[in-house]
Amino acid sequence: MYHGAKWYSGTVRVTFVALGQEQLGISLLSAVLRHAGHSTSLAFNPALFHDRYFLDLPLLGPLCDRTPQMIDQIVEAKPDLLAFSVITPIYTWCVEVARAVKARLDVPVIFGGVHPSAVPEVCLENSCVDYVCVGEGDEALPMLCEALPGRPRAPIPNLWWRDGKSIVRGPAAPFVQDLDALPFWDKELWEDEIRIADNYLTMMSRGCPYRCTFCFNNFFARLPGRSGGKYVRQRSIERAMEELISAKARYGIRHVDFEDDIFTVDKAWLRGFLDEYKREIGVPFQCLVHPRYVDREIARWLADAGCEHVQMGVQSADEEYKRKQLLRMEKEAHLEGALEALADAKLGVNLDHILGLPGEPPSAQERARELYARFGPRMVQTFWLTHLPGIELTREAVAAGLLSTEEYDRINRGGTRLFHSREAAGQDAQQRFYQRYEVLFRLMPLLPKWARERVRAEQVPEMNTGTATAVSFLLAVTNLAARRDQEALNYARHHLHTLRRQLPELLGRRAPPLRWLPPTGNQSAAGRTVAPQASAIATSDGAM
Ligand code: B12
Ligand code: SF4
Repeated sequence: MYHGAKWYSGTVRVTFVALGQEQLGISLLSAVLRHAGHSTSLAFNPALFHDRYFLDLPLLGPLCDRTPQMIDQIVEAKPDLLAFSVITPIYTWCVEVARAVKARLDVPVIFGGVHPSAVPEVCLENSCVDYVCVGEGDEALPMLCEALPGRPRAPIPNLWWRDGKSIVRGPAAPFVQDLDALPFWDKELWEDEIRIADNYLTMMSRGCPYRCTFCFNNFFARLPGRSGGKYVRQRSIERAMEELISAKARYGIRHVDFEDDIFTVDKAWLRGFLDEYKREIGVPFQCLVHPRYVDREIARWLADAGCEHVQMGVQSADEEYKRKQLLRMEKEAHLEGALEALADAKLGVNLDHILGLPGEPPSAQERARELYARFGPRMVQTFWLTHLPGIELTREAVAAGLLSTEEYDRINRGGTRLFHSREAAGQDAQQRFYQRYEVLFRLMPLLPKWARERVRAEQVPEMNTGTATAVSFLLAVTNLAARRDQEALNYARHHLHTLRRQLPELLGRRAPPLRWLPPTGNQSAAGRTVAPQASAIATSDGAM
């Protein structure tokens, strides 16, 4: 259970380090710390044109990188604790920053998030990493702050640290059950960096009922010692609306991005929430859904409440392969039913599709082509298979000899190349096969139905990898532009906003000092009495 602020006393100054965009883990932990009586600041590298997300432009990326300035800011700020929220794509950068800061400042460093939770020992191999949080950090981080300065005298739940040659492993804390007891995201931390009103990032739940072998839920939900509570947890409608209403008043939000793994996972909750959302907030939104959690009613409610489009994973169109290899249990009928329901509600859908899955029959691409031709998604987002730490898909690839132990080590150390690299797709012929489908899938949403139904992979000209990548990218951009896609517009606005802010630094001016945010006390959250309305949904390992 989260116990609010009552354990803690004394102010610790914690600097969070972030790259690219808002990280909700940081937004939450900053709120938890300020609520517990500590001060926080943000050291941010927007990493324009190389955000390990969408863009990686070799000339502009290094020009806009502000890692050195950010390190200076941290050293000058002299925090009591330096905290990183680490996902695999940014792990090596986080280590680089921690090392550079520690060379100039004696400050304890903590890594938390998905990557350290998957490979805590690997993170602790770095002498610049003092603490690692395995699993959720809502209690571990304030408890560590309470123990500072110096090493904690007793183990802290979910926290690991080095003690000479051995590792102290704090006991596992169960997943936080009452999400309502947590404070709201600390958006104030990002106010200077992000145009919050353009796209308000939020989540109404934690967890997913599934354990797809390529997803972090595959290992995170099964972290040892966490049994005894629900993994899928939902905030109450009352508390969710309280957050959104105050965000609307403070920022005038124009668009909301619900990043829940499956926004529609609890149908009764959804019905009640969308009614309130439409009445009180009424701005367009987007969310993630799953083929088994969309029916005609859900699609209609979403559209009626202002949903702009949804994102849904297809990943592979081979039902048996999906069930056996990916632990994705949806049947073709679920997928088609969901697509039909969304089409009838006139809701656009972006579909995620993985290329290069090991052992997937080639016919799966043809099946996917037929499906996409029939339903005309607004976008097919192709991702090349990426091996990430901790997940079954990676371990199975090692067992099957598809990855060497050296490659496995490299992946665990953040050396994995991400979605737009084709490294996992096998030899040339296989790569060319997938490349043709990538170009085709990116092209299809631009075509009218009659043309979509006629076009075939064999008609896509043979291209080398560089050309195919460029063509796929251009097709995606054309599609975004043709649709005046809100996310893409916001992405462009974010670049302009940040470039303007960064200009003095680019011209050689010193970076401004970090901005410290004071403790909030009890005003923002758990201090209030919380009605026990949060519903929770039983978790079953990939069960259907
Ligand atoms: C929102 C989101 C995004 C957003 C925002 C990205 C961001 N940087 O946050 C967008 C759409 C931009 C995005 C992009 C990408 N994402 Co993303 N994304 C998510 C998503 C859906 C939610 C993350 C979140 O905010 N969770 C809510 C917070 C509260 O949870 P949390 O971060 O886990 O934090 C808790 C604990 O982990 C821990 N903790 C976290 N940080 C810290 C720090 C400290 C000090 C401590 C003590 C504890 C701690 O405590 C927190 C509270 O309990 C997750 C899936 C998920 N459900 O988590 C994927 C996920 C994080 N994304 C992932 C990936 C791979 C990507 C992309 C590479 C995809 C791509 N290129 O297309 C990019 C990379 C972007 C980047 N450079 O950061 C993977 C990461 C896997 C991995 N091993 O690293 C995830 C896990 C999904 C997956 N495939 O499994 N993503
Ligand atoms: S359904 Fe989506 S979020 Fe859930 S485990 Fe599978 S890929 Fe991850």
